[in-house]
Amino acid sequence: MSQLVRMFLVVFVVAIGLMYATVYLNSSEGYSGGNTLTVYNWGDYVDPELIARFEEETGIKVIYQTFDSNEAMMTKIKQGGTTYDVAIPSEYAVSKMKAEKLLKEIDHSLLPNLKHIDPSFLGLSFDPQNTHSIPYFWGTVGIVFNPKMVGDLTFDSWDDLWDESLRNNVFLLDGAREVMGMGLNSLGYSLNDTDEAHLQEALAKLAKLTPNVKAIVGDEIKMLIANEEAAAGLVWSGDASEIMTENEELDYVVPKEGSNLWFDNMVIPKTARNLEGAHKFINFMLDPEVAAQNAEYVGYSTPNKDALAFLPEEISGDKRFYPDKELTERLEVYNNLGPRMLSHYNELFLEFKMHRK
Ligand code: SPD
Repeated sequence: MSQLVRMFLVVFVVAIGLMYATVYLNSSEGYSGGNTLTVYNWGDYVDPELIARFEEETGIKVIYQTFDSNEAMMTKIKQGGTTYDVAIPSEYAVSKMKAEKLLKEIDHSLLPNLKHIDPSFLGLSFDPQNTHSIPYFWGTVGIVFNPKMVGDLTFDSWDDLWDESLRNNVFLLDGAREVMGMGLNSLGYSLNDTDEAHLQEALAKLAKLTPNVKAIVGDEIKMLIANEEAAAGLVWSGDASEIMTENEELDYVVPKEGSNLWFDNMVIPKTARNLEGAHKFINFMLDPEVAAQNAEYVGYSTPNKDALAFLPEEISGDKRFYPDKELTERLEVYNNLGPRMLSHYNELFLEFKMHRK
């Protein structure tokens, strides 16, 4: 064999090897198809026992991956190289992903359990016919606090978080829209405001909160507040509910100026390979007993009306987590502000974070 032929063979074998390695590496970002299903969800947002039960009942192996913000999840799906079959974006992210053609249509005929969803959670403006999204959990953004650590503060106003007695005693969840929204709401503006002067005013107000902010954190906020590492925190309602089962001294309130009402949803990204499995998974999560078990485990509020009967009254009757009309009327849902404004919110949030350093 001539040296040239030998060299050609080596190059050929290396190229084939690289091709296989690429396929293999991509598969670690969620290989679906065949008998596997890749689910991409927020951290701490499902009862693992339910995943095991789904696998057992269907024979489908679930590859489960997590994200910590809508923005991170959207970037990952948009950049490709992933094969997620089911993901769980919030409402404004559904609207954005739909507009960017990142979602597949959902076949309602494969979801007999859809009838269990309370109709008030269907047909919402971000997906009016629910062609691309099915409700998963919902909730509010508010303040969890430890009454024995905050003196007379009741947090009926966002401004209480700025009280100087709370120096280095507040945790914030790591979310651009939540933190910017709080700044805007505290000034009486909408959390969907796009007026640059209002946004700068909100940023300046947030800068004044800096001395009180101990840290801006992800899911660990639950453990930190339950362990009394700070007196108060800006959190999603479901996290507050979970924290409060760990530490019964704590309370949760949505300030009077208003806050965010959010909806997280199951969707099928355009990258999906196991469509049948994705529909089976969504339908499984819609089963009332499954939805109740999931809600009890993660602490978030279920939109499944028939699941409520399986929840203890102290959960389903708790107005802090299943708020009545009077409270929800004070709340706003995030709009899809468009890619430029959404990245502007992210930049402002980053500026706030830098200000702390
Ligand atoms: N640890 C699970 C957190 C899920 C919260 N989703 C809320 C999104 C609100 N935009």
